Amino acid sequence: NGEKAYLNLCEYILNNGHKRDDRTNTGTYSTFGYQMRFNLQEGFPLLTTKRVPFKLVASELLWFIKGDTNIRYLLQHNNNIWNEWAFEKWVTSKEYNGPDMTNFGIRSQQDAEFNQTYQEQMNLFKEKILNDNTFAEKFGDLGSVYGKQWRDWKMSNSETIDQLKEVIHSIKTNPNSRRHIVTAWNPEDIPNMALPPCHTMFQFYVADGKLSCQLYQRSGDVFLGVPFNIASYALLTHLIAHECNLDVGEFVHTLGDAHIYANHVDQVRTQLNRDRRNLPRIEINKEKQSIFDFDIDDFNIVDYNPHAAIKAPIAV
Ligand code: DHF
Ligand code: TMP
Repeated sequence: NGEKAYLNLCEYILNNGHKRDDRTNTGTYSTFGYQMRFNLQEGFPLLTTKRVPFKLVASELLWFIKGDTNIRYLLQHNNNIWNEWAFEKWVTSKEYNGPDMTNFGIRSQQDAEFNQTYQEQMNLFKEKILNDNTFAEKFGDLGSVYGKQWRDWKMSNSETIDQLKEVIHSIKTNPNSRRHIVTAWNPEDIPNMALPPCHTMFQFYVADGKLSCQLYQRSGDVFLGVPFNIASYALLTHLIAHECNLDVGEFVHTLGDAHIYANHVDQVRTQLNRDRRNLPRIEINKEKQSIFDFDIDDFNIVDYNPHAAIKAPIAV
């Protein structure tokens, strides 16, 4: 099944990756240009060789679909995956006057005492985002990231484009079109983003009553980010197919810089030593039609029996 394609990518990078420095000073093994295919008819591509937290994938996707760019929604759903990038903006702002948090990502991994101070500051930050509206508006926002570009792309004439709505309309009315594209890569807006988009552009394709999706991801953290990205786009494809009365076809995942961080190599080896299990299935609430109406409880992963989760530090 499709998980094999992911494990092959991991193995390929360990065997052939270039050792490279990177922005976060963690160090990576990396390759450029790689493609995986997932037949969504075979099952839902949530990895079984380690547990991938589907609820976090789903709440992040719903956050994009809502056009939200503020981590408050994620925190309300117990989703902490974007905290570091909002925290970075807070601790480098004039209003922050707590302990020095310079390079908190690297330092929290190397210095136990600092890590404790960092965790304290992070908890205070999360509390304020959840409870203080003014603070949340200012420091919970990641800027014009995915949700903004998908739903509210700013045009030069001050109108906006709802790319997601338009692409769904074009799939319904002109399925053979070769222009079913959504892009998050807005060069003018990149300085206003906490992190330039990693999953930059996706395209849909309809054949034999099935909807396929291809993603171009410019940069992929193969151990932490990529398993989320695969599940997220598989879910998006299911939701749009559901709305358009189509079956699901393939998810084609094309990567630019595909890398394994140096401090993830042991974890990847552990994962490669495990046997794959059957992929789970997804169930979607049939009472809802539009992808803009879905809530977190409207889809469920069933028959998911993965190996245990594997922890790894994230590079900030
Ligand atoms: N930066 C880097 N260096 N790698 C990323 O994958 C990444 N992804 C981002 C933002 N910045 C990034 C957004 N997506 C996790 C997964 C996806 C994600 C961010 C973080 C993550 O840490 N996953 C853990 C579980 C986290 C949890 O349970 O809270 C995992 O083991 O899958
Ligand atoms: P970069 O902007 O220097 O490429 O760093 C972004 C890092 O985050 C890189 O390791 C890729 C990773 N990433 C993913 O793999 N998937 C994602 O969805 C996001 C947001 C980031």
